[in-house]
Amino acid sequence: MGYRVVVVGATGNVGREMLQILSERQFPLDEVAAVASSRSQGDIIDFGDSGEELKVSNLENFDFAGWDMALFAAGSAVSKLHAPRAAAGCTVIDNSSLYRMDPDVPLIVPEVNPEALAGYKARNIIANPNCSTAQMVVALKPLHDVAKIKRVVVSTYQSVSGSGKQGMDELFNQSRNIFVGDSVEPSFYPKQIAFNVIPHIDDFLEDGTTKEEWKMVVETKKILDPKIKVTATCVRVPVFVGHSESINIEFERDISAQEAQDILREAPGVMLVDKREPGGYVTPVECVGDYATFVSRVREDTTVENGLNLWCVSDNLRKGAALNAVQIAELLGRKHLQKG
Ligand code: 2RA
Repeated sequence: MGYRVVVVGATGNVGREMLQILSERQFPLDEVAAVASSRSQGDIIDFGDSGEELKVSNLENFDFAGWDMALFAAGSAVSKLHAPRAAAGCTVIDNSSLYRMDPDVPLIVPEVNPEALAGYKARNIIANPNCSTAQMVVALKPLHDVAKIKRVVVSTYQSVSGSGKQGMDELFNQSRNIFVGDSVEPSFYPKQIAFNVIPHIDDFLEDGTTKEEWKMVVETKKILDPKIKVTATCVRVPVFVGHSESINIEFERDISAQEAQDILREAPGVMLVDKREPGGYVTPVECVGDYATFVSRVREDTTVENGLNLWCVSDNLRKGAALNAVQIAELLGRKHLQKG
């Protein structure tokens, strides 16, 4: 006996990755439905590498009754319209930012706060964190458990796939146009992204930070520990897939680089790749398609008391979105929706 699972936004970057991962991980499925806007209705898409094909249904008239779970990957506007309706029929796991800070909705990274999942019954909705938050808390959690984190300073280097297809198309077209001497006039991003970096992701807030930076602060506090101080600078870089982060951490007690490496080597969801030599670290192109949150460059920060620096890389479409959502579905099935 398996689960009947709906993927909403099945034709987008994250929705396709959700289907791919559901098929890769042999998720206990009785049935899977691919749902998207009316524009995609009737399209035939692959169910990952399973060899099966799925016919896309129209979200507008899709009936969620009788399904077990609905994985939403279609943005906040669609979740606002359809997640409550879906939650009346089945449990919703929403990748948008809409419900993340709702006190009645658990915000879950299974390696970090699985116990918080029990709170899903209030709204029958579970929130998936922002991609840049997810990989960071996977790396921070094992260190926090041992040496208690006081403060985190993070700079991100976020790939264009975080913006969806339009961001990827802009990087591709601008890069090509530079070589053929055509215009690189930005259209999707405010400035040129090819061979450039843009210190701005999501909307600017009153205090001069961006919403992406705000998400990293408040989501880390909700998932890991509200007492941790977090400050972030989120930057868009000319990489197609894979977010990288430079993370500076201050702890309540001393922790050596060696001790941190030993902890991270054994930590759930973490792959430590850390040799102090050329190439002894992970770069975004190497993380694509992988499940792991990679950690490299672990070293003490002697400019502060109990300081540590590290480098963290992960596939933002996987651990940052689709994989985390599927892992939540697996946990939900194991802990709360036992079948058979
Ligand atoms: C981004 N984290 O990278 C945001 C949304 N995926 O654009």
